Amino acid sequence: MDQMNFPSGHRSGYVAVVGKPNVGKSTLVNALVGHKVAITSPKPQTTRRRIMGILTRDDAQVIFVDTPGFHDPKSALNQYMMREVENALSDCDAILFVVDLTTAPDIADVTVADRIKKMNQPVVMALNKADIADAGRLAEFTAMYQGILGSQNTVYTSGVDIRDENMNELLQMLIAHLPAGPELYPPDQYTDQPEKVLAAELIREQALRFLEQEVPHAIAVSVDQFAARPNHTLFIGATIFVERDSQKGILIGKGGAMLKRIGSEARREVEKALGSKVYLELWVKVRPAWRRDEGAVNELLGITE
Ligand SMILES: Nc1nc2c(ncn2[C@@H]2O[C@H](COP(=O)(O)OP(=O)(O)OP(=O)(O)O)[C@@H](O)[C@H]2O)c(=O)[nH]1
Ligand SMILES: [Mg+2]
Repeated sequence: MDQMNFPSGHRSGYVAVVGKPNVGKSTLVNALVGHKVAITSPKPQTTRRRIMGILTRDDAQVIFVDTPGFHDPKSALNQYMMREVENALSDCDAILFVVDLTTAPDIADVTVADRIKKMNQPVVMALNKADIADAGRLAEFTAMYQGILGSQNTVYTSGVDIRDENMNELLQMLIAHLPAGPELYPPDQYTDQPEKVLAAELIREQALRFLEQEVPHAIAVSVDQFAARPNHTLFIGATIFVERDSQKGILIGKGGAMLKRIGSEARREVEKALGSKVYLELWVKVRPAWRRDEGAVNELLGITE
């Protein structure tokens, strides 16, 4: 579509998706876009940087910007994550504020609400995980969340129920807030992440899935080799960084069992996402206290393409 010439009524713009950790932001973005653009997990602080999920329809192009969960940053990694949230907020046309309807709002939700109100941008709130919310407390919790939002611009959502009819209502509400304009990305592009980065994230997702306590949070993944081989096979060589020798031991597991498990599950996911056969080689390295070192955080998380 030409930049100057677009169908009348067509809208486009950026929607920053924000909320406290683990409320279901990434799951919701994946559902809205119809592609897995962001990894998800039951562990908080899964998302570490801004991730675009682009939805192209006839009447609009909505660019969702998934963000890390809003929290008080202590380490260099956490500061990086919060900068990503701030960047997404400062560069958007509307805000999708996601909350977890299975519990009452807490101070963390209030902190997000206060931050958002300073932006003077249109806000829609997703009352998420509605599929597992307690029906007996629905009205009470809804009123509480509308109270901290200061409006009734709310929709019940479920990121895990793909037939959820409220998704359309949510989209309509968001699109109504976007400016008139042409498509900003090619219609077949659904994320801004290079395939290499997507692969690294899918490996990290399996590490989050199988590892416990602090270990998954101490992990960073970098894809060092990414090359097409004959017979439609993709060779991917990746390094998983941890902070301590003890974590390296846990990650590798008895006789290499844990690393093998993470590797074979990740390979399956990468094959599904990239649509080709994958040969995956994983290496483990210790990078002491990388999360507290700004240079290391930038190196391991900054997209260097
Ligand atoms: N039942 C149910 N579970 C959900 C829903 N949305 C997300 N979940 C689950 O909640 C957990 C967290 O989901 P994420 O999408 O990773 O949450 P997030 O807000 O992106 O988390 P951070 O990136 O850590 O801030 C995962 O286990 C999801 O499967 C929902 O609507 N219903
Ligand atoms: Mg997330």
